[in-house]
Amino acid sequence: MSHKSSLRSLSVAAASAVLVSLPLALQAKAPEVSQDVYLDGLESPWDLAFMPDGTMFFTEKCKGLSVQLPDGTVNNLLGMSGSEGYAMTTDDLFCSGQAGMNGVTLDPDFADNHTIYVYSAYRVGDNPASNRVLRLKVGGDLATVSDRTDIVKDIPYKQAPTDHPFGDSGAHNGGRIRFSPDDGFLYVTTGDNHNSSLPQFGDNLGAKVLRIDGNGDAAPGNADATPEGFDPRIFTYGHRNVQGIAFHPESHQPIVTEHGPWHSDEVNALVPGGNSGWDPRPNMAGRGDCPDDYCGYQPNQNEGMDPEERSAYMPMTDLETYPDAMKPLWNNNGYSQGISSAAFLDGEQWGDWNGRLVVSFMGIGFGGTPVGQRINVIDLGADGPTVQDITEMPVPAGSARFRGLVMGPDGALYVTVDEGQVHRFTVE
Ligand SMILES: [Ca+2]
Repeated sequence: MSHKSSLRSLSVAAASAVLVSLPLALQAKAPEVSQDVYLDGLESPWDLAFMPDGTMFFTEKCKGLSVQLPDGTVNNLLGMSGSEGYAMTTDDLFCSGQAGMNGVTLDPDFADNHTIYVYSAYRVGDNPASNRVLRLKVGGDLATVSDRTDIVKDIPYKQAPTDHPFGDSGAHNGGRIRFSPDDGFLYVTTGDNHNSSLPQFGDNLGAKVLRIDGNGDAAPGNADATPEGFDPRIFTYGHRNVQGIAFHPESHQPIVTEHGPWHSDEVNALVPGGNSGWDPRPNMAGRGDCPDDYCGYQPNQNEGMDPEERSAYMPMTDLETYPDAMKPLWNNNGYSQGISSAAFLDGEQWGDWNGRLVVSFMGIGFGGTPVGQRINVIDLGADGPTVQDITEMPVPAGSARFRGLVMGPDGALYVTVDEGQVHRFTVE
């Protein structure tokens, strides 16, 4: 053996040793990911919806609905109260705190019917506000919308500020809307409004996931699975604040992301009629009185505290009170870091990541919790769903308050960020 070849053998052996010592997640063939700013100069962009040719509809929370054409032209379609420069402006859509114009999605038959849906806060005069799902028709020139029909009118909205963390009006507002590729129904995610009388009660649409058709009517079958007397539009209940939903590429099971209260962000796999086990009512499950009858941040709601102690007192999924509740697939290692949106990576170019769930985090640093701005890539397995592996999307251009995740027709992952941009993650 020559000196040269023994050196080579040595270096191969050394390389193998290094490979063996790497964590499993790094041994999986992670793709080479690039990140760039696809669209800039926006104001709190929230959600996206694509046509097959790359035409991109987007919402801005306090401005309204717009569309970017493949040549880069942006048309402002539907403006909210106070907006300027839109083809149409309506004063009954408004923003406050977390509420405003949130989710957007295209009808599965958009190519034929040019129909689009948005989720928005709504108020006329001094009347109580609500959240609505609006159905609109997009003009053939992609410069106007018309034929507005409010298909859901009664999603609760937090009317007034309270003395809770993030206690503004409009808090815990849900707002993601997506059609299932399996059953063809529209799924609508809502929040608990800091109101403990919403999650476990079926007489309201707060803290739920709804399943409806394009007219806003209940999907047949909902009521067979939920407790008696529930509003038939309810698919699952007992949630806290669901702001992400995506459908497993093989089983089509809906997977949601749900914000935790200073602990335990959740990823949940929904089953019809399922209870997510969130019940922040006072004077039950070992709790006493709570501010504004909402125990959601107790105990010690404004101070840092061990997340495990919090979880024991005010669980995100109370399996003692509700033994049949849906158990989370993952609870973010007990942390709450602003889990926001969900999507499934799609395309051979993603290599081993093709078909994996991605979930985004806006980041919240509180009481010793790491801020955690990131996008996690989660392997839910073939038969699951169970969490097989979790890794992080590289962010060569830097992290941000990642708000919304949508796969583009080109196979790239598009991400709205609160800093006013749409980021694009591509693979070679
Ligand atoms: Ca739960």
